[in-house]
Amino acid sequence: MNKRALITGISGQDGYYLSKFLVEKGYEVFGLIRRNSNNPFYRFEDNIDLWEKINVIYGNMRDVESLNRALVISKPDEIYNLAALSDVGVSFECPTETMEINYHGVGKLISEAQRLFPKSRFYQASTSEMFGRTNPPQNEESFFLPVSPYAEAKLRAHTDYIVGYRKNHNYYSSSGILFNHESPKRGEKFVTRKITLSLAKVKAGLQNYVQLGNLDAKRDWGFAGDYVEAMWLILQQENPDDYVISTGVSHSVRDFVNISAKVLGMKLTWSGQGENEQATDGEGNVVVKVNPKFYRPNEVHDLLGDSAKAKKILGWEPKTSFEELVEMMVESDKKYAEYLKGLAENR
Ligand code: G4F
Repeated sequence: MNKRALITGISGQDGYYLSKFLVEKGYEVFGLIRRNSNNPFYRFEDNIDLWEKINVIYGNMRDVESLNRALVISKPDEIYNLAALSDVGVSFECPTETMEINYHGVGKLISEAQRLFPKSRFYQASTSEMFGRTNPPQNEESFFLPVSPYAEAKLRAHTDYIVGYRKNHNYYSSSGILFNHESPKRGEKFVTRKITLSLAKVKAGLQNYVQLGNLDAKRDWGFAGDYVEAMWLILQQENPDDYVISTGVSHSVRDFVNISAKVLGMKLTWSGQGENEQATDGEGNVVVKVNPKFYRPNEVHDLLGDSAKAKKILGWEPKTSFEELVEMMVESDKKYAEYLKGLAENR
């Protein structure tokens, strides 16, 4: 009989790649979706065949009855909890909502899962943000020093519910401590996609420049399509555990801008410092500016993962290099910007 998986947050980037991966493995996939006015299959628009294979269940992480219903309908062998308020910057503005979804929501889901399906296996999307200000490289032994409401909530969920249910309730609960993972399906407000989409629009003549915050922040950026395989492998192990998933290479936001511009054939020249830093293209046009509006009240400066444990135990390694990832995202946004330009010209 086919295995059954329940994925919360299926309409996000990781939900797309994970559901594709599991459907290809022959799973019956159920996806929890929060009802709002956005198109729920926006990320699946270029793969409607996949969308039609997913059993959609409406509900949300605040509503325990909807979580109960999703579990009863899906009867899952495996549960992947990807639902979250995932924007670190926004979490400073909505700390209570962040705690409700990213902490209490996990508690509601895992307690119902353990009660109704004690033999199910639970994957939690933990995050490198939990390391916060801990010096890199970070691995499973590193201290957690969270510096945002997002990271606080994720760390509490990790400690109380994932490690807690594993130790105190004998329930199979594991986590992937994933470092930043990106793709052409990344939300447009995360810095990588903001850069690739904005520079593609600049190149197409649809906008003049992109405004960014802290250009010095360093992140370990991998490809989301590679990382969902790690999520699955984590739940295939005999014993539940936590694994850092990363590439082991980090770059600054400024590096990401430079490589994106290079793929677009733009040669950037940087000048100024701090809030006055900017980059011009070959024709002297300012195409990147700093706007302090995008600084965070508290910043994580340097994330760099050491995923030796995942390599040794899961046999997992990233397949896509940083340069390949940037190129994939820029090429996709170049096409999108050209499509938008065509629409504007035909109006
Ligand atoms: O792309 P970001 O918003 O991602 P961030 O904060 O690292 O979080 C992402 O990765 C985590 C895994 O480590 C996830 F848990 C989390 O859910 C999310 O997916 O920002 C990356 C860096 C930050 O240091 C930010 O200050 O880029 C800097 N940055 C500079 N200018 C900017 C901007 N970030 C955004 N979003 N927008 C800017 O204009």
